[in-house]
Amino acid sequence: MIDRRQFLSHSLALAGSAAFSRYALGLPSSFMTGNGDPLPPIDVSGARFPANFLWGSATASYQVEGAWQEDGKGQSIWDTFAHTVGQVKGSDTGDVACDSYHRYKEDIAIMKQLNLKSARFSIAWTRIQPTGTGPVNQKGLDFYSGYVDALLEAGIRPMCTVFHWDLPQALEDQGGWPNRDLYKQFADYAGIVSKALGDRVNTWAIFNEPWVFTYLGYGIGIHAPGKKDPKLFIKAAHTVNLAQGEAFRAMKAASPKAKIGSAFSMSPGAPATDSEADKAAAERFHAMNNDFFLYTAIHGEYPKAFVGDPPYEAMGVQAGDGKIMQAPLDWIGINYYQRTIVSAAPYIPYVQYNGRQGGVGPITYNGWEVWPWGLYDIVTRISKEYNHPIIEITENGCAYADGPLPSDTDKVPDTRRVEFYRGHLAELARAIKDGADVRGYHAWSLLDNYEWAEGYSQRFGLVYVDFREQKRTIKESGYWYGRVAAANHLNV
Ligand code: GBH
Repeated sequence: MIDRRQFLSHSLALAGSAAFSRYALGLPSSFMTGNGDPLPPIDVSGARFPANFLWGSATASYQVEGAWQEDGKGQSIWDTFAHTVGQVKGSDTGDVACDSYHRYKEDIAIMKQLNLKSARFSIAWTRIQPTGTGPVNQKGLDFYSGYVDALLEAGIRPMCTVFHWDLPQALEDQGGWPNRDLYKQFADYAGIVSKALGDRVNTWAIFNEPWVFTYLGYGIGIHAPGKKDPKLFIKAAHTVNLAQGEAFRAMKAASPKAKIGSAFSMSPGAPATDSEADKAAAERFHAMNNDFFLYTAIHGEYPKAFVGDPPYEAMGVQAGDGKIMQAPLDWIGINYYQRTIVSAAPYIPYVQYNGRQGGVGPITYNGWEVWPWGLYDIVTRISKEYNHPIIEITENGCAYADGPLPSDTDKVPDTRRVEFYRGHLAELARAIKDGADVRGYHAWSLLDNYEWAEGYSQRFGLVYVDFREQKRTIKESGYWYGRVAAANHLNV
């Protein structure tokens, strides 16, 4: 049996001390770009978390609920995309997913069993307003109301994401996020849900990963609605910025005590070489990938994501938009999966950089590099740049294919996921020690679920899901995480 406390030291080479001394000098670990330097060790023994730290897990409506046509739900762009041949691996759809629409009580009982204190979930806009505007579908609101009640009864804080990518198809038919009108329609919807649930839900994320759904959905087309046009991407991004500010105000009006943030996909970017061009590209990457929807909210203007001025005209920016985008977010959500190596790439429209993943750490089942130090790097950078804001880790996790042992089907020995979490949590504790005000952490994900264009091929859960029988089996990582949550430290 491996001593799992020695995170990574078995799987990563630890020869020599060059990188360690670099590390000791305090240089960001993401500057190690795979030139053969050994990796720094991870030490969990001293990792401390604040009292009342919120240990949680995250899910999203389309990825777990299923029931795609039930109780008056309208069609979303993900329903359409998944039903279009050739868009998703294996033609998998979220029609049934984890069937959590019907089985959420079982899911919540598992969260409780694992001592979790925070559940991040999202609302499907199409359950509330089937075509995106107009009268409310009461059955949809009732579903989320019941979900919230069940969480509270289990002693779990509901953290509600207003939008996790499943735009009503009817609004896409009017142009989707590149259509500026959407910002007001979105704010209406955000106001409706915060009014209906605001008596019980205090913590809200407006958007999940605005960069991802605008870029992957409109820029490169690998997510719904599958459009491939850089101009649509920057237009969509601007509408989302307006929508974030407008929704913030609508939600505060509907529920004054609401604590409102957004969950941003973030990745520390390291220049591929120390050329001036690559260093400038890495800064543009930070401004675009990490800051494009956060800096705007806080400062009411765009960060330096472009060579020269932002392409205001192509983005559809109008006089007064700075004020609309601006919103003093109460907290910042960080979703972290990987670091990025960035080089200058003048041929890439607008941003003129190219990002690739690092090639040093072990890779997960979907090929992503495991790089716990990147979590420290991005959390401490955001903490400094925004003057010690309240931060929550809204997602962090990994895909591994481990399933039940044939000889003992109650056991799912996913040791690599335990090591992944142990390393990232140790690095998060180090960021907290160095001054970051991190209040909670959400493992992505509670359940194996519908991994977007990857369908069911990628399992991110602490809990294994047999999608045929809809049977849940807690993985070794789930039990381990449950012990961490109870103990509030990593020596479990
Ligand atoms: C998150 O997305 C989602 O919020 C969640 O729904 C999802 O299931 C989970 O993570 C796991 O994937 O420039 O094209 O190379 C993570 C999205 C995926 C962010 C890929 C950026 C590189 C984008 N990430 N990544 S690309």
